[in-house]
Amino acid sequence: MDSKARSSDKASQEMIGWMAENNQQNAWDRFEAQSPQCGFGRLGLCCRICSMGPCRIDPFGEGPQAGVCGATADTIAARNLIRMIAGGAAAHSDHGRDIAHTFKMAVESDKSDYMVKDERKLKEVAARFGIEIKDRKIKEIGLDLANAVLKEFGKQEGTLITAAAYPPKARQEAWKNLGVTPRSVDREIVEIMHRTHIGVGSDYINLVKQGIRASLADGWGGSLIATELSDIMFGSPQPIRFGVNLGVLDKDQVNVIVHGHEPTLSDIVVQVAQDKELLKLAQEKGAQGINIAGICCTANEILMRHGVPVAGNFLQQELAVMTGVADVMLVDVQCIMPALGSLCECMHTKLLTTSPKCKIAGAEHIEFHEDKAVETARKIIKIAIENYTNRNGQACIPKHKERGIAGFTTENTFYHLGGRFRASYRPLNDNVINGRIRGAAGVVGCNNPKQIHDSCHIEMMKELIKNDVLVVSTGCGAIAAAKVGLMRPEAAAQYCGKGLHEVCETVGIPPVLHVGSCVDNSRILTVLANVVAEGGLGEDIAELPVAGAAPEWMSEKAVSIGMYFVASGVFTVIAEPLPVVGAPNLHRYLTEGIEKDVGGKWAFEKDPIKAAHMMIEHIESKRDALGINEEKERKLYDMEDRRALKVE
Ligand code: NFS
Repeated sequence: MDSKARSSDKASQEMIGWMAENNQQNAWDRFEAQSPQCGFGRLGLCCRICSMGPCRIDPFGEGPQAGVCGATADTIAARNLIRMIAGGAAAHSDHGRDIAHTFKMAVESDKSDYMVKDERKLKEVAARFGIEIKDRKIKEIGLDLANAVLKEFGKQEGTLITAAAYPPKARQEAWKNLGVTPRSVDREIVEIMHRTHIGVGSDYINLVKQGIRASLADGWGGSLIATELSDIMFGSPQPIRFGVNLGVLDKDQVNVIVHGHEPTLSDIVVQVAQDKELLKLAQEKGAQGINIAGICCTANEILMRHGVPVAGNFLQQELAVMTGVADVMLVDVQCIMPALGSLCECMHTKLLTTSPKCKIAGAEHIEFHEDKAVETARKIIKIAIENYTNRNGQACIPKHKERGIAGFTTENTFYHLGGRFRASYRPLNDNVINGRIRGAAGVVGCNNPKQIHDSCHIEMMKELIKNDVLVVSTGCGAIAAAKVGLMRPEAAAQYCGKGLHEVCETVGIPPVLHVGSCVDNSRILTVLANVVAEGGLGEDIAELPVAGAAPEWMSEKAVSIGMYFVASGVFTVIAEPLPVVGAPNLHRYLTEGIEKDVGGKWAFEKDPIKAAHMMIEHIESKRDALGINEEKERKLYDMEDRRALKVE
């Protein structure tokens, strides 16, 4: 077992070795045990939607070319693909719905543990929903917004309000022409399940169209709602320093690791961990304090708002437990490996599940209800404190940790480029137009044991910033970047091309910007909408010199995200191909034909440097089309000219 072939992250390499020494299995071992994986599945050629099957298509053209019902490779792969989108959109959007319920509870009651923390954002979002603001109380506006937002999930008529209020008009026109304007969040997901049932649609393009529609209901709907309401309720992020990697765990403190996706409980856990009574209790047990650290997107949520340290990304969840100092692993929903159950049983770590949607064998279930948030959080921290004394065996905490800055948002960051007193998107657009920044790329998404952990994210990001492409990141990709220092402002001098370096240095930002969790990919959409609105770079997102990538993706959520970026007009490269490679027409449509319908398209490329250059090439072609690549004569200023310049 070569730990360097598994992860490029030193802390992870150390822990992978430590797991092997202790005969503990991890995701990489299980991945090996699964190899070779099913070729039919990988190509997308296996159908088990009805019980005449399972059927499979022979990719070599010798065996069957249709399932029992007559479904071809294109039909089968398209159905499977859009069912993945349904899964991903459902996960994001159900998260959004839960936040909306908590928000409603907060504005309805005076006793709630939650409140409106960002009144300005509340008013801005309410105005987008057409809610009356003037002279009204915050709670009244909030209640109207909560009700309006909750309707977005299940309404039967009309179209999604957010999909009309946020994207550029030209984008909305493109969706209208194709017939993919999302109507309501749940409806699009349900319709995927209906359309993919045996004997409904078989036309692969028509199937993909519904996938597009549901993904748009995710990105511009459920996810966007999750982000906006989280900002209102937990506070809009501001640039904040943080520590990252397994080295943030502290053997002398009670360590509570929060893992999953929702900020609702973890935000309260962070507050409660500072409670004097609980700190005293921890000291009585011999601990120096209570240390909260996060994994995956729960980490990103509380990092963005409180600077809580990040222990690691998706493939580090087992490694964190293996340190022997995780007193509680507190999980909510999504990206939680069932393997944690048996691993925690071997260690002293208490695995606590909290959502009725997510119970795990081997875990203790402490059900979380929003109306008892503080009470539940206290109970959990007490369990961790009690468990501190049960630590047994050797602690193995890698020393590696990095520092960085996170907390960038649509509202704060890009206005920052204009300086505090001239806040606008103008300087960002101008720097793109003058070519200092060639364009921007979103490099986001998961880890996948099919790639060397973190390495694809990091290599791709370095190549992009070297070529003056500003990178924004979310999810596990952002954590990968932070671990190698790409989120330190000093990284600009070390890794960027001249133009991007100049901009980063002037504004004081790192070249890779952490914009949050995966539902916060909606922030990238709203940044793009604002860039279009600012003017000078075309009328539509599809005209912008931007690209997207998920170089280590694995989840269904990533498929939904990729599809809503493509359908918003963004060229998107992923490493592991979508499971459509065995379906020639569908494959061609997603990587070519779809562009004329939605402005964006997919590409599959495993080599992160090659993929980065595909993105750069795309960005340059968009610059050419905008006419901003023509060499302009540079004016050299002498002292006389400088004096004549007016200071505004
Ligand atoms: Ni996104 Fe965030 Fe990570 Fe992938 Fe999972 S945590 S929601 S799905 S693995 S980036």
